[in-house]
Amino acid sequence: MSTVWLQVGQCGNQIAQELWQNLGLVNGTCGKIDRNPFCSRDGKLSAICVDSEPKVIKKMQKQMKKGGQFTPLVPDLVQAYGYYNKPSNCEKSLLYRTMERLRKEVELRDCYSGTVLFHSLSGGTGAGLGSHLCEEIRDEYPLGQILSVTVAPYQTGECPLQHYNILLCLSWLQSYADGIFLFHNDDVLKRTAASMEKKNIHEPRKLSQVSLSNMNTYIADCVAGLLYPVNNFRPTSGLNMGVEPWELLRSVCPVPTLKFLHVAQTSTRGQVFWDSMVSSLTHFLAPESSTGDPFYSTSLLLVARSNHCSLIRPQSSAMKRLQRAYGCVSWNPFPLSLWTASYDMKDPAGQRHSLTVCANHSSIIDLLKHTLEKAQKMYSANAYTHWYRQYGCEGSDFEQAFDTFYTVEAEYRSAGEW
Ligand SMILES: Nc1nc2c(ncn2[C@@H]2O[C@H](COP(=O)(O)OP(=O)(O)OP(=O)(O)O)[C@@H](O)[C@H]2O)c(=O)[nH]1
Ligand SMILES: [Mg+2]
Repeated sequence: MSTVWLQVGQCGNQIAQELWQNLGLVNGTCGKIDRNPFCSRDGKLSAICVDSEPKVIKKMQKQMKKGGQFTPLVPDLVQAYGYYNKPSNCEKSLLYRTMERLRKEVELRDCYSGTVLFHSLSGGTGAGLGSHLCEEIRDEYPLGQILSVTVAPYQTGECPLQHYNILLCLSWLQSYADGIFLFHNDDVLKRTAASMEKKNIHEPRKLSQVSLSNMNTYIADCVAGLLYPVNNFRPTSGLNMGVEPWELLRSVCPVPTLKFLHVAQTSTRGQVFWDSMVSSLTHFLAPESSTGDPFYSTSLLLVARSNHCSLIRPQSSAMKRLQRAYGCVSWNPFPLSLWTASYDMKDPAGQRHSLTVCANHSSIIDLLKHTLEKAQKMYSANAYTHWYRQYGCEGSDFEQAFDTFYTVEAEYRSAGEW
């Protein structure tokens, strides 16, 4: 209700579509729910879908009953699209049309608080247009916040341009977004396989058996786990304003320049043991960087959704173990925030229990280092830069992005040493 949901490029659209499906909003309307944080006042899902090619959006529309209620935006001509594909003020440009659509959505809000942007870090549209949109939205609505839900590619073997795209996109997000949920496809793959295996212990899953759709379900579950309404912000009137994304940023981004957020979820059915759920949540968490420096978190948010959520206590040994595993820094006297909800949105009947964690975690340093190494090597050999130059991306843009990376890396390193 106070948020605009913006999905850009194939990855952004597929993940958001999975989220709407999880929340039972797939036909684009919000049913009988009077005030749903994901819908406008007219009862329609308030998502804007943008892509440079119609394929993904057409498929999504097909899945939705009656052709869907949200307005897709695709260009009249299929074209490669990135940050530098101007003209930006031409009425036909995707950027212009998206901003116009966003303006209409903002005007429909009771009180606009911000935009949640779904996109990938390495696709031309998701990374390029996504970054440009982030900058424009910040410019147009400086008081609104921006939360990016973004997916980093597998570390190896996808596309030679991915290092440049990550470099440019992340540096733009660092400048214009307030918080960044960063999902790594490698990490998501491992966690998805583990959760599928847990559900069916007699049939262990190989990583190769995990589909993109399974991975998107996991990502969408994580996003819903954090952003779906919780008891903590339910006003006595019962009407939900959907403040969760913005309260989350207040909790986990206490230092405005540190905005990279690691998100993970675990869930179970039937009887719930919080201790063992905390163990599976932290199971894949790397304790240290590739150079042996211990990772740490400046702050941590845990959302418990269960009909037994009242049993989980911030001072319990499970919570202390969670804080230790995430390496909470000593300079933050209250590093852990705990939110609860009396049921899990995927199962209002109460059989499902979930724990979702969002940590402002220094593991981003590894991605920054890896990307810097690869991109620097390519850049000094002048490799592939013509792809960017032909669209007006100058050497100074790359240099500024390198600088931003060095600064973020240094800030994350020093925050652990305060
Ligand atoms: N987890 C996940 N990753 C995806 C999905 N689709 C694409 N990706 C990843 O996103 C990156 C490619 O981005 P896309 O979203 O396909 O590209 P795009 O934004 O449509 O941009 P174009 O290059 O213009 O097509 C690769 O790293 C893929 O691994 C998806 O549905 N789920
Ligand atoms: Mg695409």
